[in-house]
Amino acid sequence: MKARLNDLLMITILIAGLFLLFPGGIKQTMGQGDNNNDTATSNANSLTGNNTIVLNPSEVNGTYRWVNNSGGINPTLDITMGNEYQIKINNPTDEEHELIIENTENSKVASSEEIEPGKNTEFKFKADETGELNYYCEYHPETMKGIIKIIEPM
Ligand SMILES: [Cu+2]
Repeated sequence: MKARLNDLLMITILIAGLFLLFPGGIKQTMGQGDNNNDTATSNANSLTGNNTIVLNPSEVNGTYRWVNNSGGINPTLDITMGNEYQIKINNPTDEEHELIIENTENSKVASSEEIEPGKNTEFKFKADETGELNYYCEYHPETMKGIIKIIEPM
């Protein structure tokens, strides 16, 4: 009887261990394998130090998306009001893309140039107000889109 209790305890510990390991794995699978349009992967890794934002067109499961350095798909970009950001785009796909940033009234506030297949571009961006902006691709606005959140400086 005592040995059985020990076995049960062991199994419980093993299962608990698996659950501790798994949440990250499940989250990653969902982010990568989602075929729906509104895949927003929010994280702070959109910014790679020195106010540089990397946003690359990428074909994910046959659909074009914006992908950041850490693999975040259509990531929410958290930026600080008044800071100047360098937005860097590298287009490894065989289609043209263009990043447009709009306010919530659908007025364009910034954009990249058109980025031909295999080309890079970068441009500076600074937000003068807190709140939200939308970004999207001129040519794939339904699948390449995300949100920019602007907070006040600390
Ligand atoms: Cu595009």
